[in-house]
Amino acid sequence: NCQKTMTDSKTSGLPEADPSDWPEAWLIPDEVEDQYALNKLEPNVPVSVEDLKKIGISYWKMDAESYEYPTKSVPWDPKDAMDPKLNQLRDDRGYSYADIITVHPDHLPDFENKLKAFFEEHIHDAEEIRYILGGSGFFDVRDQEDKWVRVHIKKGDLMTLPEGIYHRFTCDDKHLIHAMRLFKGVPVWTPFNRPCDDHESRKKYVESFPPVTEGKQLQEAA
Ligand code: KMT
Repeated sequence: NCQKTMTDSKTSGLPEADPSDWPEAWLIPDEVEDQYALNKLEPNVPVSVEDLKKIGISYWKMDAESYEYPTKSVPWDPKDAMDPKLNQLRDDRGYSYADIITVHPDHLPDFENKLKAFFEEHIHDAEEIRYILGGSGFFDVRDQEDKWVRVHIKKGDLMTLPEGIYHRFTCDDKHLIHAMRLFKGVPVWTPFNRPCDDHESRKKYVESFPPVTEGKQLQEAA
């Protein structure tokens, strides 16, 4: 019965997108010269939806065409949402706060420094929820082998990163992303830059999504 309850709670609410609708993801090198470029390995190493789920990422495909949102609204009341899918996610997951920002040199004061901060590897002590209303960008997340996975998000994508996952963000070469940032409760955007392995949120993450070393995988495959 416990199993049934767990299954029910996992499958309740708005179902996540079909794998074919998820954003494209691939491995990138540890060091990149141009953060705005795709930085695919040669040959490209795609990362599957299954692997993204294994590190705690969730994803919903939204209808960003049919509803209008301001370029900037800090805050933006999620109760004002007209989109029934957004309403359902808000209610299912308890998103009580939102704001809307546009990351672009003309719309974000101190663009250069903000982007620098976004691109420092960090964690948060809460889930990170981003609904992309326009434009595109890259979320880089660490996989279970501590390799960088680059996720290309664009208009209509609603993605969540679990509390404690090491990640960073950058615009792509279009330098424009319009996004809704959702939050449960009073928003805290504080980044804790790596290394912060002793942070409670990091410890909690590592417990839920234990690291897999390459050696161990090879052993298991043998
Ligand atoms: C973040 O947390 O890095 C951001 O909010 C970046 C802009 S939203 C895609």
